[in-house]
Amino acid sequence: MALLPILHYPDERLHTVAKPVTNVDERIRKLVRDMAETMYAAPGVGLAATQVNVHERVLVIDVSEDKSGLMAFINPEIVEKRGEQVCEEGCLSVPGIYEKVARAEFVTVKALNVEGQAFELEAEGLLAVCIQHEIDHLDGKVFVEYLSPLKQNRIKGKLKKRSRISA
Ligand code: K1U
Ligand code: ZN
Repeated sequence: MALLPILHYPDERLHTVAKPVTNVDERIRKLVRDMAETMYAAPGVGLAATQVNVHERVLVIDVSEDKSGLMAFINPEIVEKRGEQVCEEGCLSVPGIYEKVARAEFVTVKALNVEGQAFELEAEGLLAVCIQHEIDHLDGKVFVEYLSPLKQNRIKGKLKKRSRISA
């Protein structure tokens, strides 16, 4: 397995729209394993392929306490959304920034698993937030883009300052 480098906002590559996976093969299964290792090491509860500069529609999520709930979603699509919840979100591509975002409270998502079989899942709470956040990544959208332009500029400034200090 391998740890993959994570792109940091405002890297333009985070705005790439990912392409559907046409064949769920060993290459995709290795990508899923490497993404899971990268997510756990970060640590995080989700990771989209976009964040590791792979522009294919693959994401991994594990919102369990003990790393027992790994899920992979290939070509995920939200088929139903209901309600609204406002949650504080973080992002491995926007380190150290946490902001409240309004999302659907319940989502139904369909996707392929690592065997290429279709499945459907109903999600609520953190899992529903995470699914919406990660699918946004595949569509080239970062959660801070839900915030006001003023807040976005402040965050960009903070991250640029931090990257100058650590260089
Ligand atoms: O997409 C990502 O960058 C992953 C992100 C997912 C997410 C978390 C919370 C709300 C929406 C989306 C993260 O995992 S940020 C890190 C984080 O939330 C966390 C880290 C350690 C333990 C528990 C949570
Ligand atoms: Zn993110």
